[in-house]
Amino acid sequence: LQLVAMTTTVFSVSICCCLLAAAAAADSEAGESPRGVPRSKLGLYDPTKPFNCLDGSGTLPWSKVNDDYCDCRDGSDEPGTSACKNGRFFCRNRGHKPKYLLASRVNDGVCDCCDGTDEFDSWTTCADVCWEEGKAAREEAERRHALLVEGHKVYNTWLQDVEPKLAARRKRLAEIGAELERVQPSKAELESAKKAAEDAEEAAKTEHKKAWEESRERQRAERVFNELDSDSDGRIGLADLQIHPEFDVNADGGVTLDELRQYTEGLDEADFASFQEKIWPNIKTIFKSLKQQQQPAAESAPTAEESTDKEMDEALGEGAQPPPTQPTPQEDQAEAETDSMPDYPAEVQELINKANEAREAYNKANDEASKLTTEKSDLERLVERDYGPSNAFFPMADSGECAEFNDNEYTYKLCPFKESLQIQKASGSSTSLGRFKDWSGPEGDKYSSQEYTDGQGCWNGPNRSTKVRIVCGPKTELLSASEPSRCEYSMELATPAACHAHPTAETVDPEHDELY
Ligand code: MAN
Repeated sequence: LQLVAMTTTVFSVSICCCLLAAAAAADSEAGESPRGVPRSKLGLYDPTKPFNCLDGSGTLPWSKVNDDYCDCRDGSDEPGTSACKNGRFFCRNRGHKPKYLLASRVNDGVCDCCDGTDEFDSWTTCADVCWEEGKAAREEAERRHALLVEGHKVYNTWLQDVEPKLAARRKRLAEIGAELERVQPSKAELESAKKAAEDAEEAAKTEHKKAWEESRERQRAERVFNELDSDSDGRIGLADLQIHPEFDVNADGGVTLDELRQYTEGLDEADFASFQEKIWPNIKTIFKSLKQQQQPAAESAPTAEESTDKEMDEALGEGAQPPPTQPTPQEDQAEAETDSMPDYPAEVQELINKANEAREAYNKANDEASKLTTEKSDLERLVERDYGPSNAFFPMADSGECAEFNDNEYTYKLCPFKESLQIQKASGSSTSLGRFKDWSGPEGDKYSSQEYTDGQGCWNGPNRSTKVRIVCGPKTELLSASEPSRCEYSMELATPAACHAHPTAETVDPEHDELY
């Protein structure tokens, strides 16, 4: 009665009213229920029948139950007295947490139960203080219950969205398939158009370069020809060459005609055309080094070798020929000009432009195709995954939202169905604590946890991994994150998706937890 009065005056939260009303009803149904027996065992204590010891050790007339004499080996006939050493007394402690006591604590003068029921025949009077003492627990239970109720509401709204959203994703997947079918062939066409344009571009550029190199080569040959043609008669004879010691193949100090003919391919004389064809290829490297050697020598006195050359020239009767001169400033300029390739002519530039356009068009189609392919594989993974009963966890994956939890040093970030991260606050550097592997709850409760594996390697340890416990809550929220063993992380994620159970009085009924 006292409790019922409190129920009506103090309790405004309907759940608590329900609880107490239910408890009161249970009491009246049970009638004279034996003292010290929890509600869950009332069925075993029926005053209209003989009592069977709970361990099967005997059967007694009902009058022997709670008669302060221990009959059953397990003490079950004396749940409400101190008669059995191994007996246990249950106090319901309505308004707080129920409790089992050792039977010896019954009527020992100490109030062990907050409802005072353990001192029913004692010199001590115990008041029922469960209501006051249970306030914090009750408030916590109310808070938890409210969260479950709210979570279940959100769960229901989420559920309404699941199938339409899944259908929308599947539709998009089909659209992507169609878009890819359109883009892929056009990409192939653009690729061959690009190849054709690039081939034409390459050929034109190569031709341009080749023409430039040929003309440069001809200019070089011309310069050397003029240099060697000391009498400028448009022909080069062996005597023109003989004055150059560089043609002294066997390095015996003299240039013989035989030596020269090795360079001239047997010719004794050559105009520019045959010089370019036959002689130039043989001497071009020699001539270059000749020029380089002559540059420092030009300002100094003739060397012994040069004197010998002079004497030999005179001996040959060709008269003293001036050594090859250094290039004139005009020649330098000509060399410099021919050293950088001239701009492409308009028709080549046109082909380059066309190839650029073809490249651009192909790259655009290629980008589009690869974006679609990525979107396709992401969506395939999204729609094919296991989202539990009613696909309740689908919205959590579909939203792509991540949840964070801060401790002193790190921000932990969980992107459900994707990855788990640890971000160092000081540096902002991020470490992978694993990628979504699978659901990992125990049998029958598979969707109560997830596993994220293959995160960043841990020095001298395993790759980082995370176990995420999933609990019901009105919003997606990371409630905790810790590292119970090195590089193995543990998180608790609240989400409406886990609020499938309709919250009942049971959810917060303190009597539910009778083992306490
Ligand atoms: C970093 C963090 C820690 C981890 C160590 C292991 O400091 O990722 O969580 O324990 O590396 O070396």
